[in-house]
Amino acid sequence: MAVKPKLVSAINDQIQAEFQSAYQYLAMAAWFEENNLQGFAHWMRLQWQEETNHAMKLYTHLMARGGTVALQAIKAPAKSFSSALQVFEQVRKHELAITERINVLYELAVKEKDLPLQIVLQWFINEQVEEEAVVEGIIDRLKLIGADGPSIYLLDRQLGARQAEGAGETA
Ligand code: OFO
Repeated sequence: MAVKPKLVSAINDQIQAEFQSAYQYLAMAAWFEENNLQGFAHWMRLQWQEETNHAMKLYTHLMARGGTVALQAIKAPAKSFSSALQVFEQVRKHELAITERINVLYELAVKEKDLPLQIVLQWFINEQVEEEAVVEGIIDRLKLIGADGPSIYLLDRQLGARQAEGAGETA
């Protein structure tokens, strides 16, 4: 079943949003690295990778269904921040906006009776629940820690232990 033009355009918009997320998280990784928080930087680099994977998941879906991938411009991301907490508050705001976009896209897929796209988007809906929960947890810890240097370094070490999605899984 070919994808309807309205959906092709909406999927392309979402591909842009995922690459935009990736770019934003890479800028955050650079900020953390410049501020000697290598663990936070590692966490953000993995986030950049995950967002790129999200974009590619939609790209692959569109290609498989005979749709045209039309890559769009990516804006320069925010690059200066005042604290780790401010970075993660921006991540939360960004992810909530992405969740909203995914929900709207899903509603459109339902309206257009596009079942394959609905199935792909169900994966995204679950992923957003997980991303929001993880980011919320980090924000809670950063609030608890405040300006306590040793605790920030401890969290930095913990975030530095994050593994790439699928790492450690057996085939
Ligand atoms: Fe693609 O999940 Fe975040 O933005």
